[in-house]
Amino acid sequence: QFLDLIEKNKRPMDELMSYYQCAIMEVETKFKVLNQEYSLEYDRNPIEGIKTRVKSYDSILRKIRRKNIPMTMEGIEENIRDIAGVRVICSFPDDIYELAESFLRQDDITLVERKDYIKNPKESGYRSLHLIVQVPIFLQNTKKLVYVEVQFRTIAMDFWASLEHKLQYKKNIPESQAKFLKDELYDCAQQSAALDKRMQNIRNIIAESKSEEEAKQDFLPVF
Ligand code: 0O2
Repeated sequence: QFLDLIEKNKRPMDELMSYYQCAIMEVETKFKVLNQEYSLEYDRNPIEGIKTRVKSYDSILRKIRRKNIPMTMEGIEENIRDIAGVRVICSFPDDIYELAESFLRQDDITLVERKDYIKNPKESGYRSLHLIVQVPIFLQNTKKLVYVEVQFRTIAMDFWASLEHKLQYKKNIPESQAKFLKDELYDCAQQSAALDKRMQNIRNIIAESKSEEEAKQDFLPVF
């Protein structure tokens, strides 16, 4: 049925997918600009890396089935809001919130939904800040609002989620091992969250001592 929909709507479907690609470019550029500004202003880059993807047809189909989404172009466009995905990887948890706020302050970005799995981690131990936003893309004659999901993670959160994601696709793991892996992964998530906290604390101390140094410099006589 889904293949039918793609087959019958080949042109509009290709068009829709290209809008998602354009929206990803818009959002990615916004984060590159913010990173550049931080680099000039504070001499540091809060963003370690940006990953982007358009959801595969397989994954879209799985979501249609799981959530009983109407199998029409409109149904997909309106109900699957993570077809365009941008993942922003930061060094420290505080950078995540600062960047998210700077991004949301931009007047062409509309926040649709915010899920804070850092403050409220998932049962699996998963941590990340998810924002569903709408971003305009400007076409020849029209402006189109496109949904994009932005996921913010630290390097540690991303490392954990990538490994755990692989496990979700392994079907032939014996029951006893599956339980062990689940517990192990949960424990690793707790430990990596603790590590993130300690690294953040170290960075804060370094930043404070740096600004004290700078304050002292201000009082040095200039010859
Ligand atoms: P992919 O391959 O990234 O496209 P839903 O999106 O409907 O499944 P919900 O509540 O709307 O569920 O979205 P949620 O849980 O806020 O975010 C879903 C996405 O977050 C997932 O995308 C993953 O990228 C990530 N995610 C959420 N929970 C976990 C988790 O426990 N472990 C890992 N590794 N990632 C998680 P998709 O759609 O699964 O796949």
